[in-house]
Amino acid sequence: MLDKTKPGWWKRAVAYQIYPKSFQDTTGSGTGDLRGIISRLDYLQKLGIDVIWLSPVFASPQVDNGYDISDYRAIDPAYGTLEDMRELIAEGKKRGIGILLDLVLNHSSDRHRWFLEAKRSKENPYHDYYVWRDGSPERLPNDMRSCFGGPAWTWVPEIHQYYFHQFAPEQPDLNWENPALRRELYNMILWWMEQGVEGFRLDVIDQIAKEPDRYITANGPRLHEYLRELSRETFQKRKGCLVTVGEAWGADTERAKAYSAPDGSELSMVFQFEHICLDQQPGKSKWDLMPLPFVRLKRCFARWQTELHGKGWNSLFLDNHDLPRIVSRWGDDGAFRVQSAEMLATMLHGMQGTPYVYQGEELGMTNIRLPISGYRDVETRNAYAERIAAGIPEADVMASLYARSRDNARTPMQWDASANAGFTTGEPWIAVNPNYKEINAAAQTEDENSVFHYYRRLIALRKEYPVFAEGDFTLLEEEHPKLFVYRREAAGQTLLVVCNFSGENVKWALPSEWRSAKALIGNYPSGEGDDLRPWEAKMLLLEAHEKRA
Ligand code: TEU
Repeated sequence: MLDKTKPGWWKRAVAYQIYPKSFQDTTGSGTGDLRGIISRLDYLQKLGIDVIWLSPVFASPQVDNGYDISDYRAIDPAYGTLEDMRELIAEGKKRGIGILLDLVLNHSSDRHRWFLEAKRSKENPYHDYYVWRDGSPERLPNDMRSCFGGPAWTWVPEIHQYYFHQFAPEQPDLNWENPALRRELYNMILWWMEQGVEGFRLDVIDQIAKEPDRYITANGPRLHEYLRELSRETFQKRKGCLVTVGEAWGADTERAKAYSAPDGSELSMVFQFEHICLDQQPGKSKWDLMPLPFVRLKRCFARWQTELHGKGWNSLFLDNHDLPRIVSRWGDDGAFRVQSAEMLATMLHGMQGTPYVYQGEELGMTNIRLPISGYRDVETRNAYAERIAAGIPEADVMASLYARSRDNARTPMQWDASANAGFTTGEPWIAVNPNYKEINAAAQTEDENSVFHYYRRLIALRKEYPVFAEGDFTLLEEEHPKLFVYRREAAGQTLLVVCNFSGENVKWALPSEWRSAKALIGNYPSGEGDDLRPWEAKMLLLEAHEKRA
């Protein structure tokens, strides 16, 4: 168990993301709940994780599954009560598992009390908590678009003004230029800190300093000023022990160093997406598919590893609730599902940073194909309508949803082979993936050769060998079209990670100095020759003799 009172303890931690709506239902409502999470803490303890990032469970009309908060201090009744949350925090603590809440500070729900007041009149004290511009029903302030489609402005006839929203119209943007609003947010954060949470994930934090008149959404001029104030007024009271994770789609390595500066002036770590956007056409949307440029992917990881070493801290992830399942995206979710899921995990968990496992990733859960009526996600549904209207053939539109819809990651957690995968006794809010009889937690926890146990062993390695958290990074075989090979080094330990990122056998000779190394983990039984089998991955360790003594 990590000592969470030691500043920077989170550098050795592994996090697990829960999407509460799809994790475990205990009431038969078809929606997961907090008591369901409590009932699965033993499973998570077995996996070996240290913190849970809990996607939003606050009161919400659920237009964007909780990323539209109507009361930051209340639990949505669908998920339970504040009492349940306190119990979750306490039960987690007993098992060495801290809770990170997901704070959406860029926008609120349009049903938040502040917004209901704000739209009553221009003189209302809450009016300036949001971003308003004059106009007329025919003339929008400008042509900015929302991330979920449609204009970024919505007209309120009663007060003859538009409000700004980077996401759905039900998610009005908060105005960070207003000090009173900032103070309200800080007080709310301090209150949650008193409830014993271990930290926060900060939703689209790079977008809080927007300046719509200048078309600025991410990385506004005042962004880092706001972050430093936020940190000083709240997080720093826990002196480096609180985990704060900033979601920043627009971060490059320079900015990441500011977000995660070792002096703790902003956040603990950045959660950025450069690697995950590489198989997206530049300047186009995520629905325009393209193959993964593998050599660029390696260079991208290598650059983040070397640039942030000693100067910042990154999150390591391949999956989350906004992304399709990685085994379907970059691996092979057919014949080599197990091997490719384990290879991807090996590649990621050998690096420096804090690894995040997204629910079901540790089972090798896959994408799903639904009829259009089966999709629940606001982004997916809007994209479908817009692309059909743009004249794209239906089959192509559906193919891009199968590959990229956020609902791929939001199908219920597959617990066992019983009805609805053991997720609910009722009607699940979204379809269960039909492959649950083959892919489920009950089967995998029983089987030492499962993806689950592979993740468990990887997570344990990070705790055992300091080189995982501390080592530097050298990319080897940079131009190789199929192999991802790297070396890490620290404190007398040298780690070699070798991954075959393909479904073919690859000829490759292990350098001679590694022949006597200790095999830490691998996804095939150790073979005779050096050649790598389809999606094979392994980690080897050399320790300096003086360290052994
Ligand atoms: O995501 C930020 C974000 O930019 C995504 O909406 C992204 O554009 C999209 O998923 C790409 O397909 C965060 C949350 O993680 C997401 O679930 C929310 O919908 C969004 O913010 C709004 O709060």
